[in-house]
Amino acid sequence: MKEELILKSYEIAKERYAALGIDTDKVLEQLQDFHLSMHCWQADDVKGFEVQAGALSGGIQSTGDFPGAARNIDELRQDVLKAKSLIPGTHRLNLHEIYGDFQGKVVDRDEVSVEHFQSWIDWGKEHDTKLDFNSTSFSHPKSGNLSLSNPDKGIRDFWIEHSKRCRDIANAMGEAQGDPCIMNLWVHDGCKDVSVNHALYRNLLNQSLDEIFAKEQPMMKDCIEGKVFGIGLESFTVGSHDFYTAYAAKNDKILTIDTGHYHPTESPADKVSAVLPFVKELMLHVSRPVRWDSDHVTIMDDPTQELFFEIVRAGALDRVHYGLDFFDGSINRIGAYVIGSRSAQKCMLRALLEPKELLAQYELAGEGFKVLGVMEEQKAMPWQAVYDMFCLKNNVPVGDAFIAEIDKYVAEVTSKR
Ligand code: RNT
Ligand code: ZN
Repeated sequence: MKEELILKSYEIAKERYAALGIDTDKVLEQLQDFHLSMHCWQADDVKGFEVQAGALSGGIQSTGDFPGAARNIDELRQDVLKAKSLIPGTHRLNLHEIYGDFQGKVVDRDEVSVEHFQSWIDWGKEHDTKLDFNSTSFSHPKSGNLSLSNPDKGIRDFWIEHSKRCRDIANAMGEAQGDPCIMNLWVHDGCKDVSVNHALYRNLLNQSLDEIFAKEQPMMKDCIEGKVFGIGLESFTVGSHDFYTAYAAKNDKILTIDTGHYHPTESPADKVSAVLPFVKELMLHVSRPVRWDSDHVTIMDDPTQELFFEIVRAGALDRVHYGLDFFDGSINRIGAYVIGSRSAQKCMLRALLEPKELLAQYELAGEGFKVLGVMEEQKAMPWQAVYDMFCLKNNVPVGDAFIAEIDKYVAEVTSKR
């Protein structure tokens, strides 16, 4: 798109929003300060780099075999940098433990340490990318149906040791980048069929978490993620939303809200103001469930938009961390990153552009039709011109120009894999 047209459109948008009391220049600054934590696992369908890697397990699935997936650490880094070059702003990278730099050696989950992530720490510095982290309970011979809640103490201790080591790694990342590394803990624990020992499993998970979190780690923050069910674990989930919400509130942990982890008619956005009086911070896993927790690429759909509206309306911008969590193996994976990230940003932009004081006043005055009227008009306001300006300022392709860039990358790089 011609620069002149982008600037002209922006000036018009600026005036339209100014009439509603919104300063688009200020919003652009706010958007610059909005950092996504890009998940590394879209690049390779959640395979990771363990020498001894088995099939993906733990009730999650990546479907599709679109050619060109990253096969090793160098390719993954290259793909992530390509994606980042097409997304405006500065963003973090969220690593799972199985993405360590294991140098061709078998390193079991209870043996992992900072050395396996030193090259990531160096890479992060070199590319101005802060790191976040995740322990990995799936795709391992000891994963089974129960990990941290397993009645077998040997298995439980194995995963406790793994999780403790992951916190050490996260803390080292935080120290190196001078900014706390956010570590997510999600375990798949559950039952496929009717089961009775629910209290036992939940008490064990509670105890395991206490043990894992016992050590003070000043440069990392813990977040904990529940869900409804996993494939093959349909009947019962130990770490449900209620379990982790209560645990986070009691133990001052960050609660992770994955948008695919609720019943289909339940609103993840509605959780924001419900839990924020009780938990200090939230981590998001922005995803897109299609009929189940399918982890489709994030788009500007209503549930995602509503989530960002709720964060901004709650005045909680600085209490939320913005992770992405989708993995679609059926389309170009760099395209997936770019579309998902840009869509999340656009949802945030629209939320920042909402005349929320005006809406709040109308609502408190009982002027219901005006609330509805302003909100409906917002849908067609020229926010896209503001986003285009944001891309221009950040020197990344404006509009759908990123598609040609990805085609070029396919021709030059991924098609040769
Ligand atoms: C699974 C959780 C979890 C994973 C990643 C790979 O349902 O959403 O966050 O997607 O850890
Ligand atoms: Zn998730």
